[in-house]
Amino acid sequence: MSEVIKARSSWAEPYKMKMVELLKTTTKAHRLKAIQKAGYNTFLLPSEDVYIDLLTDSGTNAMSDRQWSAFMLGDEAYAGSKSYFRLEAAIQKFYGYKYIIPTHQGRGAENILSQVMIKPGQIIPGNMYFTTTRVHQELAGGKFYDIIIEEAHDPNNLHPFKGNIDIQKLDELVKKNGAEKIAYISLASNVNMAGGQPFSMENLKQLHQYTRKHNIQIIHDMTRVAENAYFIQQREPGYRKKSIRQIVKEICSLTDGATMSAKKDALVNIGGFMATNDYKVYEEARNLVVVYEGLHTYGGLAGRDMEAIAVGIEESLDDQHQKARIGQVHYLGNKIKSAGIPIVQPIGGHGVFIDAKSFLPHLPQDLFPAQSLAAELYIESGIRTMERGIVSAGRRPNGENYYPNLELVRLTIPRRVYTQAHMDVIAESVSAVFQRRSRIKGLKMIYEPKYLRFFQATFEKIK
Ligand code: P61
Repeated sequence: MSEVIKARSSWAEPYKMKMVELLKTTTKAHRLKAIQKAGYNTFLLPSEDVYIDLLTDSGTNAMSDRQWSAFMLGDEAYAGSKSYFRLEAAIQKFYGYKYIIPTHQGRGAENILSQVMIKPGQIIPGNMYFTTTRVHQELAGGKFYDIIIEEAHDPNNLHPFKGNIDIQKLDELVKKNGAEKIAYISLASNVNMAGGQPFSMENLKQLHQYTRKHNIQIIHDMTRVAENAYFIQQREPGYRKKSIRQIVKEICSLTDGATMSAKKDALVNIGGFMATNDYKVYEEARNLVVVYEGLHTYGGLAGRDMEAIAVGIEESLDDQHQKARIGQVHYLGNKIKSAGIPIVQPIGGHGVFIDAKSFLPHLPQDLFPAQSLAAELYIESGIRTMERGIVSAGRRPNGENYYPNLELVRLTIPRRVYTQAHMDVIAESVSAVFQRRSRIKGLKMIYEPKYLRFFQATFEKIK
């Protein structure tokens, strides 16, 4: 790090722009029609009707000139592509896992890993559910158990590591069911559904020790591992002088395998992989991937995608990149918070999560407060956000709705895409909806798909 950067307290993006994509604004009348046509589900809006797109940070990142030039080096051979070996080398070097299998995106890896590692009737304890992860665990005959610390379920709790696992809860599960009944521990870095909250290295070390005693593997959902490492660097004693690159390697070394959606941390538009240190798991997964994704040296990706991921992984581990990325999210979060608007605290890594239960205290969860708020934010200014509450949580295998404590609207920030001025516009729009919040009436679900209902469910307004 240069001396100049060290001495400054403000941060700036460690890049400049070489190409831009023009944004489109629309009228309120147009947006009212568009959201009604989309059944009040922001996933069903055409992106052409969106001004600032905060639906997700998944696949929406801006690639660097180095990534674009790596595209041209893509080796599109069906078997044994040079680009596969480049990706394998990057994963081994920066993350340290032994065996890797590319997949078209994160859920492709989750499918294969779940089929290989879960026997019907087994339990998968984890630090809060993720939608696609849990559905694959259930389809493989497993049952997910949430063992995240209680603080994670409270949007106002200021615990610095709300992604931590409650080892006591894990021990109770193991004592009750026996270690053989546990398929593996599903450990996500920077827990998405909790608001982008990290686990601490100390907690991971304890978990590692516990699982070695009981012969249980830790499978790491490393989709946002570099963002988790940034928080460890900033908050955990003993890590201030370590680089994100070193911290990420240490995290991975304490786990046995991983699934990853490269569409987030790794700064690409498509891609993922699974990794393992266990040859037996690898051998089975390598066999299964040819059924679902493609040959084990491309797994549903083009050679150029694998090249771009290899470069993106390295760029994601740059300290200045993370400082600016998370700095931008915190700039927005602090601005919204200082307007008196309830958000999940501490502010997380990949977005600002509005607490819809407190924003709309007059709406019971059955009237979908977060879904309603996401629709209103779109109507207000064309900003697209995502519901992360009762609609996302879905139903238990017995058909009952989950009623998650957290009923949130996620303002997700794509990496290297928007400017600080966009953050100001977003904060202003959220404040405008906050002023008229008492007039928001809620929604009724009129169509509910069987799997991952939030993607395609439709609603109508309560009159
Ligand atoms: C997202 F509304 N996340 O946050 P894939 N693990 C983790 C993820 O965040 C993740 C995947 C696995 C998305 C996209 C998305 O309910 C939803 O590459 C921690 O998307 O297959 C994806 O990786 C799956 C949005 C996924 C959703 C599921 O926006």
